[in-house]
Amino acid sequence: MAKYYKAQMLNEFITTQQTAFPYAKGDLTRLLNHIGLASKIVNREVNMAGLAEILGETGRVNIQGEDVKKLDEFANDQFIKILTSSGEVCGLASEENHDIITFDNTFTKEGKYIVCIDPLDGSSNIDVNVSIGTIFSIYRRITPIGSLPDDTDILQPGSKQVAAGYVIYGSSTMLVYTTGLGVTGFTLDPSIGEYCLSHYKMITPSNGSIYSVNEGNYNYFSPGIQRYIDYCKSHDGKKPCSGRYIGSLVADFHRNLLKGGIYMYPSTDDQPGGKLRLLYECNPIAFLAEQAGGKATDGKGNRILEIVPSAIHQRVPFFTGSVDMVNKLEEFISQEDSN
Ligand code: P6P
Repeated sequence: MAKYYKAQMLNEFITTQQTAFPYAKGDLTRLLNHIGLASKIVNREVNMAGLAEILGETGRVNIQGEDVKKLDEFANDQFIKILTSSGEVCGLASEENHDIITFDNTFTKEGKYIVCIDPLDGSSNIDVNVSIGTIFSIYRRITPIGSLPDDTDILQPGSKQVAAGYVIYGSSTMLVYTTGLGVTGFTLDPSIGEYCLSHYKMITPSNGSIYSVNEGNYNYFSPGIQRYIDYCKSHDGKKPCSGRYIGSLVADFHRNLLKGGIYMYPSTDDQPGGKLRLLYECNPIAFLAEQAGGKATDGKGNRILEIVPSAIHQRVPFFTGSVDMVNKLEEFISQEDSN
């Protein structure tokens, strides 16, 4: 029996939630609605990518050393333009830009919030029509309103996030976010161009039978992680887990959030700090995971949300999902450390 919720659009829901924040004067509400608007514009291009001459590479390489796709660039431009026009955002950290993005004008310098964003995550999947996503994280600025923001505003631990979420451009387009009052999902109804409430108070199962990891790197993982992957395959003689890996963090995380599972991106020899970026991939996903009853660590017992960033594009090993699965993984890792 499908669950039906009182029909509610994203902006109504955000406004309703805002009443829980006595200090809030609608700024965060407006900011979240601007994120929703930008995602609808990106969604339109993602859905037409094959037709709109927007597939393929730009010929440029970004700060990460990755080929910049035309859709990456389009998404980055849209989010920067719409978020800075909101008047709520004084600075952004984007996967596509080397430095913090600020605008030396009064309008944006009055903004109260900082946004860290991966405008189009999983972009290597764009040209093969596989789900991709946008990941965002929102902080209150530390520097005084009216001044130019700087790295102190950006390099805050994930525990300081006031909101975080993702948009998944998949078989349907969904916006999933939290402000610390649980995780809620909205599905875009293209016939009216509105995000409609579809997943109220999302809770992830405490255990699961799905593990998501790029097993092509198995030989480069530490023995404890290799043992855990072997355990998932044997599962003590019980039905083994299913390996599911899409190559888009948002898509893998979203499936595991709903069904239970663990996503792993361990460090490897050529990426000793891991691959995923702390500010605009791991922190927002970790906030959502914990708000849904899950867990997110660096595999060494450190809660992702407590890591104090030292650089905008800092990478960390990342393990997140059902709490029992993440705990089991950490057992295998600590056994390895004690050997
Ligand atoms: P690999 C996409 O580039 C991304 O950041 C995540 O969305 C995804 O889970 C991971 O990297 C895929 O990386 O090395 O397995 O292709």
